[in-house]
Amino acid sequence: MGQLLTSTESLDISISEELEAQGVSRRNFLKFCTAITAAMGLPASMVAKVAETITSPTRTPVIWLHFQECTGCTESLLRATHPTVEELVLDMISLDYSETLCAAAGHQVEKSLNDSATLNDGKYILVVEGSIPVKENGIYCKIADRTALDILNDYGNRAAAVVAIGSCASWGGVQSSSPNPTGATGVHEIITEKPVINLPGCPASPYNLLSTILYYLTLGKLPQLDSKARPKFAYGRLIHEHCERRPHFDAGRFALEFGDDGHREGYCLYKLGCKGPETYNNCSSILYGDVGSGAWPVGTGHPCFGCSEEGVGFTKYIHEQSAVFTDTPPASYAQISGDKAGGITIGGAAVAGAVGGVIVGASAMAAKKMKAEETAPESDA
Ligand code: FSX
Ligand code: SF4
Ligand code: F3S
Repeated sequence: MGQLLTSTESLDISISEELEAQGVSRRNFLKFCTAITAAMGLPASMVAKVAETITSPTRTPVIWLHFQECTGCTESLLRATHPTVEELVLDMISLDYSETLCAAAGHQVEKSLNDSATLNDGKYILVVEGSIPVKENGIYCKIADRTALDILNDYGNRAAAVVAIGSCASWGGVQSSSPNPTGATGVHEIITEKPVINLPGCPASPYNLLSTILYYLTLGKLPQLDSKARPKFAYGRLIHEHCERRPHFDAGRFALEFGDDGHREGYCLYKLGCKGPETYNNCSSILYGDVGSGAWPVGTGHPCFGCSEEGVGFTKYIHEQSAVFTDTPPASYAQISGDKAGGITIGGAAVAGAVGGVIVGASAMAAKKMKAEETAPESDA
C-alpha cells in the first residue's frame, strides 16, 4: 500500500483536484485504478502506470461516428451513474467529433470532422457505433450526402486504429437479423488494412470501452484479441462461468416460467432461454452499471439473450435453449455483492481493499482466472 502511494505521488495535481471537486478522493481514485487494472488482466504492479495514464495531460484525438444504431452505446456511457466512467473516458481523449455530443451542426460540424482527420492523420482513434449497410452501394444510410460506407472508408483508413463499439459495429447487430434488408455489416468487413477492435454488446459495456482505451494508452499497443477481434480480458470467458445463478444450474434448479417459485428464488434461467452458456462477455463479473449487484440482465431476472455474441443475439429465438460448452462446475463462484470502493465501483464489482494485492470481487476473480498469456501485458494484435 505504502509503496503504491509512493509510486503514484506524481499524480497530476490538477486532475486530483478535479476528482476531489467531484467528491472522489485520491485514495478512492487509486482504488478505482486498481479495479480497472485487474479488469484489464494486468498485474497489480501496473496500477501506478494506469493512474499516470489517466492523469496524463496528453489527450488522444478520437473521432466517433454513428451509423445504423440506436445510440445506446453512447447513452450507456453517458448514463453510467458514477461520474468517473464517462468523465475518465472523456478526460483521457480529445473527442474531436461526435454527432451526439457536438454542439455545432451542419457544414460547421462536417468541417470540424474533416479538419480533425487531416490534422491528426494516422494518429486518431476512430470509434464506430452502428452497422454499415452495404446493399445498393450503401444508400440506406447517408449523412451529409455521403453513404456510411464512403464515410467509414474515408476516416477508417486514415485512423491509427478503429474501435467498433456495440454489436452493430462489431458484426451487424440487430439490423443484420434475417433477412438483413440493408446488408448491415460490421466494421471489420470493410476496414481491413487497419487494426479493428470489436467491443460487442447491445449496448457495449462502457467499462470495456474505458479499459480498452486505457490499455492502449498505458501500454502503447492493443490488448490481446480473440479470433473475433475482441479483447481477451473482457471476452475471454463465458457469462455462464461467473454467473451468480450458476450454483442453481449445477444443482439442476431452474425457473420454468417468469414469476414462478424458482424465478422468485433466483434459480437458473437456462430453461427460459438464457444464452449465458454460449455468450462470451464479462457482464456477470463486472456487471453493467453502478447500481448494485443486480445491474445486469440475469441479475434483474431476465435471461441473457446473447446480445454480444454473433450468431446468438438477434439470431436465436429468445426462448430457444442455449448450447452448453462447459458442463462442469467452476472451482469457485463469482462474488456478487455490489460493495463499493468508497463510492467508486467498476460495474458494482467489489474492489475495496485491493491495493495490497488482496483483490476481492468478481472482476478480480475473473482476472485471476485468466490464462498466463492473457494476463501478461503482451499484444498479439
Ligand atoms: Fe444501440 Fe449501439 Fe445496440 Fe447497436 O449499441 S444498444 S443498437 S449494439 O450500436 O446504439
Ligand atoms: Fe446464469 Fe444463464 Fe448460466 Fe443459468 S444458464 S447459470 S442464468 S448464465
Ligand atoms: Fe447482453 Fe447477455 Fe450481457 S444479453 S448485456 S450479453 S448478459
